[in-house]
Amino acid sequence: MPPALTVVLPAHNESGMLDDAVREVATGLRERGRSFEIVVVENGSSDDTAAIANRLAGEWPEVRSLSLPEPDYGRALRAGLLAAVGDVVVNFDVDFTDLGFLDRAVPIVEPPDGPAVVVGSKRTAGSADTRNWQRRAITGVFSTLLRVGFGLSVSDTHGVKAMRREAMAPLARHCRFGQDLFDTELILRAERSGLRSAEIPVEVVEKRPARSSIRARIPRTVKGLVALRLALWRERLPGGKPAVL
Ligand SMILES: Nc1nc2c(ncn2[C@@H]2O[C@H](COP(=O)(O)OP(=O)(O)O)[C@@H](O)[C@H]2O)c(=O)[nH]1
Ligand SMILES: [Mg+2]
Repeated sequence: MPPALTVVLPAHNESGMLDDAVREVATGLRERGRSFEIVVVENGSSDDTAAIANRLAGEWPEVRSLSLPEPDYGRALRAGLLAAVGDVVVNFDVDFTDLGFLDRAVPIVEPPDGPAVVVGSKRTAGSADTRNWQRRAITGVFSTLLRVGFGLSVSDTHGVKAMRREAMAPLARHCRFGQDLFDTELILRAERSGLRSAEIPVEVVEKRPARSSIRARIPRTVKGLVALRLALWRERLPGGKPAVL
């Protein structure tokens, strides 16, 4: 029997934390008596993350590891979703795993007539975001742009999520944006194709300060959002076809 649940863990230069993250998730899911797999998707690490992921895959029968050449969070998440065998796929960050979120979100996406994706929102009522004010401000601006510019119904896209694989994996094949935009594009495509999305609040407590540079991320994300907006409009034109990688 294939496992009912897949947890995807994108991992880049995580030699310090990957072991604990996998252990925490695997132990917690074993305690719950769930059939599950954990897919660690490493790409472009300059430390020994790939070797650690391979070792973990040897130690834990539930763990698989994938490695891709270029560092790209979005591509890693996409590869994990496409490789997953569980009916439900949950993604965590190595420094932010939340089994409480999983417990609440999985029953929401499991029924075939329910939402196909549930995001753990840092911005909805009941959430608590302990990140610094610059990160929170950027998340706020990004969320507003998505709502106003794209008509997105959920208040957050980037972070923990649970998805019904059979509905979401085919859409992931059409996604062309990587890095931080993959999950945003995926949820936009889900809503555009008539699937429902939902959100539940999360308490964001990262186990280390953010590593990605805001300075590098803002121009990249703004450029990406403009390109995504244009790409989605173009697909609506007569004869416009969704991008296929
Ligand atoms: N595979 C892969 N994972 C990544 C990449 N960049 C970040 N991650 C993972 O994405 C998650 C969040 O990354 P983190 O560095 O904590 O992002 P920050 O909190 O925004 O600084 C962690 O699990 C990282 O290992 C990447 O280029 N490739
Ligand atoms: Mg982090």
